[in-house]
Amino acid sequence: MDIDFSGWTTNTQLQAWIKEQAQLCKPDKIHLCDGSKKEFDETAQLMCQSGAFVALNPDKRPGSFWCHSDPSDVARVEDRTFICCKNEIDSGPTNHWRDPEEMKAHMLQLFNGCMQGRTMYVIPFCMGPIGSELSLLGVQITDSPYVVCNMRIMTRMGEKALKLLDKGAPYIPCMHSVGVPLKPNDKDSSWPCREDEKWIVHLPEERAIWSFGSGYGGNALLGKKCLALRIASAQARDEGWLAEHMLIVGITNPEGVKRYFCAAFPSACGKTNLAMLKPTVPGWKIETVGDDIAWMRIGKDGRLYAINPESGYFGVAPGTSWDSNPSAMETLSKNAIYTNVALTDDKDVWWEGMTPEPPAHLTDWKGGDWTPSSSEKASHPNARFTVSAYQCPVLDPAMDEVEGVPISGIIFGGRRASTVPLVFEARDWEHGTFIGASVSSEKTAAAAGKVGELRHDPFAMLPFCGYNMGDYFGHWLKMGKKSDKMPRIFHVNWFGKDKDGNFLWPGFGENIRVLEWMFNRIEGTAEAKETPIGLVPTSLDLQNLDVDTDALFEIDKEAWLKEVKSIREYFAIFGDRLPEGIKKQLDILEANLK
Ligand code: GTP
Ligand code: SPV
Ligand code: MN
Repeated sequence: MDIDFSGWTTNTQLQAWIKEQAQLCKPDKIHLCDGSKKEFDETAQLMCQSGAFVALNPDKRPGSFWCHSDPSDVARVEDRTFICCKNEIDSGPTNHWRDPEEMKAHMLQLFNGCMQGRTMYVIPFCMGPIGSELSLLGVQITDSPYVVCNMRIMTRMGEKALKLLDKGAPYIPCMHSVGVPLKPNDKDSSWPCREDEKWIVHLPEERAIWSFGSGYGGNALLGKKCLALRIASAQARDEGWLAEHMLIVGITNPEGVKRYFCAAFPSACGKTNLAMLKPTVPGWKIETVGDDIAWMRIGKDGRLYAINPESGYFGVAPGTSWDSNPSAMETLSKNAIYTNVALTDDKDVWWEGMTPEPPAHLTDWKGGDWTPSSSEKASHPNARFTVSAYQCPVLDPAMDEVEGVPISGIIFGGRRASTVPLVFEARDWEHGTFIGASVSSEKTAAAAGKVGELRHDPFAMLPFCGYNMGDYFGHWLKMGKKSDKMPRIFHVNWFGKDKDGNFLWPGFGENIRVLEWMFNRIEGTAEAKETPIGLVPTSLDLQNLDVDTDALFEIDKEAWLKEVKSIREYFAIFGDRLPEGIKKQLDILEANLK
């Protein structure tokens, strides 16, 4: 197949790679993406014609589209996600491993002819601000127009990335197919995917990604979890920086002092909400740099600087409302893609938690009729919106800053009904690294599998670390030794419950009270007391809040000793890859509790 690259790229190495992949995948057509608005509109139009997209009511949500996935393709598939490095031990006990050569041979078989009857799209993109030394380029080949539309929102896609590729800048090759070739008279489904064959494959040593069989989110938008976390974390280890599952937020106090924080919570545990929080305490201001991923390196002044590699939000829809997250709601007023939410009769969208009362009739996420008496939810619990960060009313002005923003505090957290108090602070970096390593959280609908089960999710990176997690702990300890200006470290839990199963803490905008305490700890103006697990507030402002303070801050020694036992058992899986500093901190915690 002849491909006309004129006006697209002069990079002959890239041209050769694309030709090779076209020969392998055997598409009917090839589309070299330029990332333009026109291209987005045409691709979305094509999807409307095929029935894959429904254009939403332009009076309610201009430029927006609704779609629903195949019911078997609604979330990341951790069981089908592989880290393929030469030695199995280097992928570690928390990842699935296959030999890279065997896996590549298998992927070549799967990709052989996989795009027959379809268009092969070639997507050049940049993760991170154009011109930043921290940014990385990728080129994704895909047969999914849904991916093309989403990538334009989520990444800096097209011309500017192409300019850098023309100069010979390195890029991460990302191969993706939904895995459903079409014969001449086959009718396509509106969400082609493979129930039997899903493979999300990473080759961290050669920095390449192969994804087959899924069209959904983190499985298919390869710049996000695959590149910006799994491949980038391995690269960050080699090069001495950090690639983390963290939001980045700017916080300004009533005196006008501004500080940036990062926070790592597992999937669907509150990052987007914290990144855009609308403070209930007067005088405080929140601005969003990122809602999911942070890349960080130590700057010349010894401080840790972060960029957001993404340019959009692929956020959890259910629970998002004008009450809980007005900034997200405003961001979503136009130019958004909605996946697996419900469709209203006047072609708007609805999801559980958007309004107290559901509409009288909806089209549910499976495309069927829905009324309030239906026994199933109208939207899938992992229904998502895709929307540009540049529409966020509280977007931080430093979003495109090539140097990134200086980080003063790092927050870990999880979804814990009991044991873990509202907030505590690490004594130092090593203790903070241990706190990150010992995060546990209840599983959410963001990944396929049982929801609600408590599992260890170190640094909220369990599904996203591209190498041995024990070595990753070691990398964090090493980073802390490089500078004496590293951020302070905290842990929060918004999700404690009382005996009736009600949340102990109102959360959302009220979380500013906890941020205020952390901010003031860094300023040196907030008090804390030592406890066995770390420093807890003695001066958190809970005025006008009807909460059970004792329950929020209780440290139940028996429960914590059980926690220690569980952490010790978990850490044992890392064998001699578990760093001394982490073992030491666990022993200290146990001794403190006894
Ligand atoms: P990913 O995009 O999967 O990485 O998720 P995330 O960490 O960005 O989580 P998100 O902010 O989308 O929140 C997930 C769910 O938790 C939503 O349904 C929210 O409404 C809910 N949530 C967020 N913050 C809070 C909080 O402070 N309290 C309570 N109770 N629920 C919250
Ligand atoms: C997550 O699961 O952490 C997400 C959504 O941010 S996805 O991109 O599908 O992984
Ligand atoms: Mn995430």
